[in-house]
Amino acid sequence: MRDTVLVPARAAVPVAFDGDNPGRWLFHCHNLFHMATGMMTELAYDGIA
Ligand SMILES: [Cu+2]
Repeated sequence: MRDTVLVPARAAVPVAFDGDNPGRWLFHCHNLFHMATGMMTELAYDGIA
């Protein structure tokens, strides 16, 4: 279990998680220049499956 992952350039990483903590979750790059230029998104879900 981890909360960070190294993603190579032009690559994708599948993510699986237990949806047991509803709300809004931020995904972002830890390179601050990348994050400032938009490498950031949100995952939001309600309830518990
Ligand atoms: Cu980045």
